[in-house]
Amino acid sequence: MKVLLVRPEIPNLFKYANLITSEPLELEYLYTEIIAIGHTAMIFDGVFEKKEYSKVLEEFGPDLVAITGYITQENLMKTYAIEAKRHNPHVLTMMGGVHVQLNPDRFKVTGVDYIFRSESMKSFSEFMDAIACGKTTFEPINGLMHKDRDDWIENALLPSEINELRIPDRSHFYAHMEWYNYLDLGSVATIKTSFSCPHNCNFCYCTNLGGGVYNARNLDLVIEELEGLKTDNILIVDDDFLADISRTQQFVRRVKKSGLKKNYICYARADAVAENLELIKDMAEIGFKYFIVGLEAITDVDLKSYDKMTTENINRRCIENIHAASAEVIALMMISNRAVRDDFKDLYKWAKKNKLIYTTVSIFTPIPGTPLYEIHKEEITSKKIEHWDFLHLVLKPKNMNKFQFYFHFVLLSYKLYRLGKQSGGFQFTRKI
Ligand code: B12
Ligand code: SF4
Repeated sequence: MKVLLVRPEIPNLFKYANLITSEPLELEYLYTEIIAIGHTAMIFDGVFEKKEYSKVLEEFGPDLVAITGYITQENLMKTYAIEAKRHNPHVLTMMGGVHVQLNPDRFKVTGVDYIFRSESMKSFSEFMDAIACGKTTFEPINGLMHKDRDDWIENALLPSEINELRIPDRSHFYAHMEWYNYLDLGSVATIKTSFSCPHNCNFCYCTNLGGGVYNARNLDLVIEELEGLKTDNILIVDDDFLADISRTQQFVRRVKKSGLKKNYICYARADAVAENLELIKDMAEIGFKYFIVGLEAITDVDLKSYDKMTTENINRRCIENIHAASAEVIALMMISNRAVRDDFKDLYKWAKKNKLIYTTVSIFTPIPGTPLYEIHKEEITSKKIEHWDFLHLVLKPKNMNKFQFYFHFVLLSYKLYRLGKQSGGFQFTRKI
């Protein structure tokens, strides 16, 4: 069987940012699995691909088109499926990935044959074996949804075992290393060493993935993968790489022992960073350059409203510890649709006082698939799925009109960028 693996282009402002772009690791996992079981696969990364999709369909002639994507790419994902069918009505189409996993019903549309809700590549292999033999029943396949005439059959969804993932074949990454970069670090490879997160911040989508169960990969496999990577920079995309402190300490020891020399970027929680200065220093010593931290807010009241279980004081100590380790914080902040003018100003002042260089601000967005979405769904004003990028209001601002809100938001984002630049950050943007 021939499988075309598709990631659609970016449909919004992120397309122009070019500050951070990751390899399509999810497609590389699929590619690895398909090749291992004796089929043929090809990756089409719409974010960078120059060749027309229709041309690729014509030349490659897939039997199955498997499509990934995030919320903002929902319409594009469906368009890619429809175009594949238009090209060849016998081609099978499958939707998967993080947005599909918690919102499968949105994909029960014309042009889609299968919806894959799990992260398990073993289950994907079982699916491949089944369609290769022409089977039309798929009972044991974890989380699969498939059409039976006009009905959709939904298999039960069980949490996946992360240790079953094979070490990904990076041929695609090595062929296009210049496409994938992280701020000033240049070419960066992505690795994933856990599913989900043990915490429960109420706005968070990620914690609900992987069946909502935190599942960390065996460090032997992580080190083996790192040793095989022919690149200097590694983006660890675990939702919280400090979720299990003793595991992170072990990771540091293992990296030191193996003599690996790389630069790392990881996501971490503020409280874990604030409480573990020595670990942060050790991490910086083995190459951790950036810690991406969801600080979210600058007052205890706001942090409490997100069930963040942190405080302004914790956030401050987190920043101090990262700076003390000579690493940099990438602060992820959130601005509520209840914000008043002073909230924008205060956030800027706080970032300045805490010597932040890289501060990004998202607009509070209750993502479909989270409990928060259920609470706010009647108030949603957004009509376009492409606007669910954390840069658009999807709820009405409570204390000013839309125009004023966007004015303050853009002004704040610009001021934070300028602050970062004045403090020595964003040097690479001159090249862009
Ligand atoms: C790194 C990252 C980024 C990077 C790079 C993204 C990129 N692809 O270039 C940056 C910072 C640029 C980014 C930007 C955005 N991101 Co982002 N990002 C992530 C993060 C932290 C890791 C993603 C990753 O690399 N995973 C590694 C792969 C291997 O894991 P995976 O996708 O889960 O894949 C597994 C399975 O899902 C499955 N699978 C995946 N696809 C498919 C397809 C098929 C057919 C099958 C069978 C299986 C399958 O197989 C894999 C192996 O198990 C996630 C958090 C998370 N927990 O996912 C957020 C996340 C994916 N991002 C999110 C969002 C919303 C965005 C933005 C739209 C907005 C924003 N402000 O962040 C932009 C859009 C960019 C774009 N491409 O359009 C949301 C998505 C929510 C949703 N419902 O879609 C997440 C979950 C975070 C969140 N805020 O909740 N992101
Ligand atoms: S710590 Fe981060 S990943 Fe975990 S639930 Fe909170 S926001 Fe989500």
